[in-house]
Amino acid sequence: MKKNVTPGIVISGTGVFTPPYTITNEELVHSYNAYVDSYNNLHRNEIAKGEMSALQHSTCEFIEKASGIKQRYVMVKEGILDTHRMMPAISRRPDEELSITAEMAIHAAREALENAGRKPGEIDLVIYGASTSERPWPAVAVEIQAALGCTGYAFDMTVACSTATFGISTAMDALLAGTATCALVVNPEFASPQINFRDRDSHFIFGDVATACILEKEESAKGKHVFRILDRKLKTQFSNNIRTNVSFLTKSEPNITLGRFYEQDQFFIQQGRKVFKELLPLICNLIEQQLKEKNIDIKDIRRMWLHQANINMNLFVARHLLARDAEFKEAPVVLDEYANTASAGSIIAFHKYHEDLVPGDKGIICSFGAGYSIGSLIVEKI
Ligand code: CO8
Repeated sequence: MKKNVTPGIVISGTGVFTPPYTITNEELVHSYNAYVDSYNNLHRNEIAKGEMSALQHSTCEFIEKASGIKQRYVMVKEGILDTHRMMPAISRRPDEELSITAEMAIHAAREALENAGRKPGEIDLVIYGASTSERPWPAVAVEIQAALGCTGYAFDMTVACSTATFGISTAMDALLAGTATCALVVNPEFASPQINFRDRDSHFIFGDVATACILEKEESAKGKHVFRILDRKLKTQFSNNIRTNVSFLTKSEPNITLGRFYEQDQFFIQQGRKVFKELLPLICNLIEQQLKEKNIDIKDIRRMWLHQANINMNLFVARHLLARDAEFKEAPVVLDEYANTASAGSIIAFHKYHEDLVPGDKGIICSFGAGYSIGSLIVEKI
């Protein structure tokens, strides 16, 4: 076998589940600013004495310019815009009922199965990957396996924003090793409960979604739009610049009070500027290196389905690689509609913008984010 050549594993079908509710920037900013006004009014004496700082208003102009986000989808809208709560009101489901992220994943999985021309019983590996799993055990993947009627085995994994690409790579390993014959990789990113809607720097960033991919050997694939994975490159480099401390350990902290669970570090936190500066060179170098190793010219890449965290990052990566600005069809954007959907973003872009490619066309699916982590797949339509 030629060095670095991965034989015949394909993405034979994809699916996206879009949650039922939208929240526009206008709605979000209106609620946040009402919260700020009531906070500043409540603490007006301390603010006047200089003992506390007044909170600043958020603006739609900043959000759209800094991130490219115009709206986001959420599973549960109730509670998020309520200034007394600012958190989705999600009722606990009985253990006998399908878990909420399993439900999201199954919707996406059904579409992916249909596009791949596969039945659930033909899947013998289910990988559930999300930035934060709904619970540690039993693995949600096993619940999805049972609910769909898949065979074989299933497990959960996380690599934050790169979980989907790392999940695809892990499924490839299983297919190549012969421990599975047809794999389902699902990425239900239920981000909204992890957002601090009282935090001006991050209240606008994320949305909910689920994506799914079917992977199998090329010779068995019968989907309409099948993509061979020519290469995968994975990289991680430790950084605290995107972090959450939400953990089963929190409740064992000495002198714990309920308020501790609402502190900023229990939600998503990031040093956005540092992420920008540190991650961009890593991404550009990794993709350039990958193309060089595969002897592929960037001119032969018809499409880049990039991670969807921030429009300015995507424009930068595409401009760096192409040495010019990318047209929309060369690096499609979905984050204006979906916001940052963690690991699902590049797969949503792939799902929505791949059908016009013809056999022989090549593209790159690339995710990047917390860890830091980067996952890059070069694919070719067959
Ligand atoms: N409205 C108005 N003004 C604001 C707002 C707001 N909402 N927020 C901040 N500002 C102000 C700031 O106070 C600051 O004011 P000043 O200059 O006076 O200090 C000014 O605007 C500029 O602030 P920033 O420097 O923070 O703004 P940036 O231009 O850097 O934009 C971004 C902020 C959009 C956050 C940007 O830095 C960014 O997106 N960086 C990339 C980050 C990234 O890609 N991160 C990936 C994270 S996703 C991931 O890894 C998944 C983790 C798992 C997630 C799980 C689900 C929750």
